[in-house]
Amino acid sequence: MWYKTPHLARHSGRSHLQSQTYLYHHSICMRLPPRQLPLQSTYRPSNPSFRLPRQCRSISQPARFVPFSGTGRVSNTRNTEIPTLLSSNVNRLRHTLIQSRNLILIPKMTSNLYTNETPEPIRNSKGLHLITQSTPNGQKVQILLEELKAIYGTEWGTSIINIGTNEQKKDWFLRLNPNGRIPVVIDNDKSFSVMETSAELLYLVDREDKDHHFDFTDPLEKSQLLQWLYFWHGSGAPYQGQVNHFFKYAPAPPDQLQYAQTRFKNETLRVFGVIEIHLSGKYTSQPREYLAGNGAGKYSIADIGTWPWIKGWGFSGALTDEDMEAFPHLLKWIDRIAERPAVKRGVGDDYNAAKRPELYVGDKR
Ligand SMILES: N[C@@H](CCC(=O)N[C@@H](CS)C(=O)NCC(=O)O)C(=O)O
Repeated sequence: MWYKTPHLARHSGRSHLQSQTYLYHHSICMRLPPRQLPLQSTYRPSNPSFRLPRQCRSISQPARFVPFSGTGRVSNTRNTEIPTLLSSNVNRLRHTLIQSRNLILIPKMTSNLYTNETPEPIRNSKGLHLITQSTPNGQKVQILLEELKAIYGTEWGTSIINIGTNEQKKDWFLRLNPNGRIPVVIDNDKSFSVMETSAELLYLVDREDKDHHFDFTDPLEKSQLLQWLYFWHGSGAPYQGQVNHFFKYAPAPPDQLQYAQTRFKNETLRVFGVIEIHLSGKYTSQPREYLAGNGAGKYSIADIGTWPWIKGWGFSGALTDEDMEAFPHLLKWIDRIAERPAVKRGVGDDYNAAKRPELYVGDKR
């Protein structure tokens, strides 16, 4: 988000410096000559909680700040555009602004995402960075990044941690994700971190998927995508995760586990049944290949957010081949997605810490 000061130039009696208009991003701060922005401003009330970057405080009043227009486009008084301000591309912007000579760039702010304890490969990362371990949740984001790379050449860095050592509960990690869980996406261009896999998928398609290969422009199809993404995030992963916990890891005698095991196994099968109904077209007469989109659907982040869990239905040992016979369309959907080269890469050795020790950060034990 960009911020700009109110039109200080209009107030008389200000010093030269105070009569400038300032643009702020949380990592950079720029000063514009007073006539650079149109006076007939449509900017609305202030955001009093916004704190002026330290470098700017000495040259301006921490007066009132207003959100700078959505797309970040401004024009000067001659109604020609000064550089398009895309907060997603700070470096290009800084370069352009320096070239324009009208603008004075004030040194870049240091990020507040990192501390001295943050592992160096993360602290020094540029652009997009993923902190992961190749679990079903980690794989959701790994797959989308691989898909984006295949189409757009998207670049990012990866760090792998071992959640078994509780690296994700350390201060440096909680600063990025207070929930203390992987994966986390960091956008260093904006000094911004994203937690919760579905939010991460949405953030990444928003940032990278300009042609909407993995989401939709049509509002109803987009709504369908969100329905299925949220359905799995809220009603699928938590149950299947508990099946894994109570059948594989729970440190309690079997007779104390039975209720929880039955409850979560049945809920997981019920949720699989919901997706089976949807894919089979039982109530629409339209069998589907993918969860969202018109007709048979289109592969999207709704599938990417769901598949890494369901494909691992056998992991806990709780669900049998016999149980799964009730879901023929679901099983075909698993196989269909598994064939995608980017999916194979997203769950493959590139994210296996044993095979990529150079990506491993934190306590490894
Ligand atoms: N709702 C979260 C769940 C993330 C999650 O549970 N991640 C697991 C790995 S699959 C984790 O980090 N577990 C470590 C822990 O519980 O401390 C999301 O969708 O991002």
